Amino acid sequence: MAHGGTPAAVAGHATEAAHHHAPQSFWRRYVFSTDHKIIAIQYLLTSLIMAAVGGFLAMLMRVQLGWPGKEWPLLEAIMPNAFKGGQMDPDFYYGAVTMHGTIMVFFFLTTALSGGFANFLIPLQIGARDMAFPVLNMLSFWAFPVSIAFALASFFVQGGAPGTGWTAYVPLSERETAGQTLWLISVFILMLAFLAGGINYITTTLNMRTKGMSMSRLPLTVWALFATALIGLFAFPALMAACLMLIFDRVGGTHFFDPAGGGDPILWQHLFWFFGHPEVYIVILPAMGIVSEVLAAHGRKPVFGYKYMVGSMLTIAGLSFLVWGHHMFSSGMSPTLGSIFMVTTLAIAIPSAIKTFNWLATIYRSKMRFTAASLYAIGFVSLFITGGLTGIILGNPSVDLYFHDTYFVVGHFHFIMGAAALFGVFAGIYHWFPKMFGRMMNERLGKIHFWLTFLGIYGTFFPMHFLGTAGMPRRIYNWDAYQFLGDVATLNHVISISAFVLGAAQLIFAYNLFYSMFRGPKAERNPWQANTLEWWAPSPPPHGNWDEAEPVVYRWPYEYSPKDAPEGVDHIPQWLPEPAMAVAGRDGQRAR
Ligand code: HEM
Ligand SMILES: [Cu+2]
Repeated sequence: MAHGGTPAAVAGHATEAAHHHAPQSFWRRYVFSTDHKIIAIQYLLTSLIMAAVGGFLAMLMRVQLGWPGKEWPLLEAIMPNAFKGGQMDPDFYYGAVTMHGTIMVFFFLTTALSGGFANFLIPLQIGARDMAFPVLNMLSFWAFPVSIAFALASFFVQGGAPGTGWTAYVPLSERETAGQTLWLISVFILMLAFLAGGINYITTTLNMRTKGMSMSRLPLTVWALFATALIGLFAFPALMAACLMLIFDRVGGTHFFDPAGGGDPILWQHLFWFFGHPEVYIVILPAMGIVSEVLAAHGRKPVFGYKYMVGSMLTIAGLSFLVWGHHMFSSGMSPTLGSIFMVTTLAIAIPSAIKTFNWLATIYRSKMRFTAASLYAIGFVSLFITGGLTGIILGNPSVDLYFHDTYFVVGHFHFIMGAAALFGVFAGIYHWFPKMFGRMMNERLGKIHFWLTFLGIYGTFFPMHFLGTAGMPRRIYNWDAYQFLGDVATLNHVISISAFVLGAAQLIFAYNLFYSMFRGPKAERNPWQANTLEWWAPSPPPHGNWDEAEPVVYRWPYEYSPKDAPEGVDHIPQWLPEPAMAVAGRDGQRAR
């Protein structure tokens, strides 16, 4: 197919040819690359390193919460400032709370999914050669380490990291030391980067789909990432405005949020949660897309209710802007407004339940291959149900007045946002690793990693609901100082020990990831016999993605165990024309 292709295909070949003749320097190729796949891997690896930092902070928090008041001479030797006199310093504890939340929500989950997987999957799965704006794409990645640097720098300034939590509520955040300003700058830069990324994802999905790839044939991963980018377009600016206003308050003499100067502290909560609730869906929607894809491919069964899956994602995207008040039931809002937010909150449970039903129906009577990827996808469904049910409890304002700011809420959002999204990331890594790096991960280690993580999650976060019911507040350094809590020591021991198991299990993953990257067995093009376009490209795909013309799409992506197919054909990839089907054979490899 030398010269018969579309202009884009020919142009793609031209750049590829230039490639071969003038090899790019290491810097252009791996550091300041405009290749969406390299950017994806940069995002993914950076976010995983941040997850390790955030996880380490969580372990330190559990050291304190498991045994408050105890002295840790060894930890003092390693971190003398954090463990002054052997006991954890309370200011350090609250700094760790803030940075753990910030790192996990922004620097890990949002970036791994909307930076890593969005970059890797959108062009490949729609049959494009790259993003619409590759240079903007590179810039949006490089803003990420800058943002990280600002946030981490706060540990080293006078007063240390801010102790206001990832929500940075005023008036405390007005009074906090300089670290708070660094935090605000960091978040602002990151939001700007995500906006640039989102514009790329939306434009690419709308304009760069290959021949035959209608919107109704898009894999659910692409639909999810597309809906996520749309949410970001409206959510991120609210937080950017809030950050700027708070920076002005802190260093510019304004009083937007400061009642002393006529400002309104509740305004911060509105701006934050107008961003904040959509943000939780920004994290969970891409994970939902990944899970749908993995369940179908490893279950050898079409996704149940494709149109309902797309519809409910778009409904969730829209409704996510109407529920932010459920974070503010106790802020003194009128009962009427509280009831309105209750109705919208319970309404958003409906599309979530539809999706859950569809996943269960996809699993039901499937020919599930129990791989690390599919275990994580099934685990996601479990975590999503557990966390979703407690969300419905919290959505009732009268109940929430008791539970608000207790460990019940911490349990709720760690199940549904923390752990479920984490499982989406793991399912995605185990599933797409062969395409990303051209090698296979070790399945056995993957399964051990899954079971330890799954049990570790339930052991860590399930008991938190009982702590919340007992009245234990969140963001508390020394629960042992409060008699009304009764005996919560045992639960806190259990939680801390489970958390350490959970943390240790991640070392298995880190080993598997880095070992397999260099030493894993070589992967073929389509090791899972999947249908989406990325599996038609070489593993890993070259710059420009397709070794010849762009693929042409003939059908939807979920033709697994097709009914009228010839004997022995258990799946029909999107790129296979009808007549080639018969010769495709059992593993449906490219018929050429
Ligand atoms: C689908 C993904 C969901 C995610 C990622 C998520 C995430 C979160 C997060 C992060 C918080 C805590 C915010 C904070 O106080 O710092 C939270 C609180 C809350 N969630 Fe969810 N949630 C989800 C689903 C739901 C559902 C389905 C409902 C209700 C049907 C719900 C109802 C609530 C309520 C009412 C609160 C406020 C609790 C309080 O602060 O007192 N959530 N959620
Ligand atoms: Cu919310």
